[in-house]
Amino acid sequence: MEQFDFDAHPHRRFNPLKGEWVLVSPHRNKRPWQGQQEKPTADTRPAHDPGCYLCARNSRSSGAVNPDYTGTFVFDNDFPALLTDTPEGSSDEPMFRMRSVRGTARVMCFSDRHDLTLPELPVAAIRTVVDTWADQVTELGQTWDWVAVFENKGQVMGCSQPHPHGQIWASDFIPNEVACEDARQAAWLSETGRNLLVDYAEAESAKGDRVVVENDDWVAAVPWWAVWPFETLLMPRAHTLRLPDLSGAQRDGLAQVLKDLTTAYDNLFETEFPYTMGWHGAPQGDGNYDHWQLHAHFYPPLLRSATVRKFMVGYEMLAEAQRDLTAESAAERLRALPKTHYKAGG
Ligand code: H2U
Ligand code: ZN
Repeated sequence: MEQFDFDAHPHRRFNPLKGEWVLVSPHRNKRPWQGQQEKPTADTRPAHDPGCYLCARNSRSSGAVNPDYTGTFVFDNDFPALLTDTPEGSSDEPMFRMRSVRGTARVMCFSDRHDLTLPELPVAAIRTVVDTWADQVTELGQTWDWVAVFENKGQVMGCSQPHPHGQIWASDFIPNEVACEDARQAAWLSETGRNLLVDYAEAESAKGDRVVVENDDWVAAVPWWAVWPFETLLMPRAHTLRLPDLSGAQRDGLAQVLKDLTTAYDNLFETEFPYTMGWHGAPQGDGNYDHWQLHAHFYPPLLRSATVRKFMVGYEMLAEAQRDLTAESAAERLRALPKTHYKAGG
């Protein structure tokens, strides 16, 4: 009888962080492709754009004027999804439950340079981004239960501003994804006595076939259970609850890993690779969060070229996520790319 082969036979893989399965269909990689293939036109931007809402010295849509900043710049979102002073409101009608919520939202420019995305910034400038992320979590974590630090990159991800930036949303509730990971990590610790992602980072580093970049303090791998074609999970090796807990050495290592990982992404299709990325750290407060491990998810939509993206439709919306390319092949492709950014002549 034929032996099962991960590279040839359909199977499901389990995501212990979410408690969900993903269908993997590696045999479909052989099907013909007649869709779009072309490269998009090169996107050139000036270092400072007088029409940009996020550049230094410019006016935003609210009329507020940005300072003459260098490095990172954080401002209150002029159109926040959460308000600090929402009145109390709730309903426990079983089919119509609701709770009013409070929170705040900020925008964080990664640097004064309108034209440089994360992989194109020097490592020292990325370190400043890391420090600003950590400082925002420290500050907002004093008031709010959870702080979301994320970046939507590229128009296909709904990013509305070309100036490289991320967002910070803080809330008086724990959002779904975080609540799910909280429960799963807690259950893992109580059932096994081990920290799920501390062990997972070590296991991926030891196996190596899904690792994209790693150093003394960090491991970035296409997770075993990846859903998006080139999805990665970035984890510190040491048990760390939140961004502000990172040591100076861990932050330097993170800046380098972020540069290398996002450079690999850009080099894959020689484009400013779109994605949604964000940090998941332990909720704020005095509770026991030993079961938590800080990590970042990168969810890029591209599949086959700078313009051909994966759509989560059909079976995926109605039944469960599915992928053709295996996590191992995706990691191998990302690892094999030149280490220098394509725009720098790599
Ligand atoms: P996105 O690119 O991910 O859409 O984020 C940009 C954010 O910047 C968006 O939330 C805010 C938008 O509300 N923004 C301002 O606060 N002021 C502006 O003048 C432009 C955009
Ligand atoms: Zn700008």
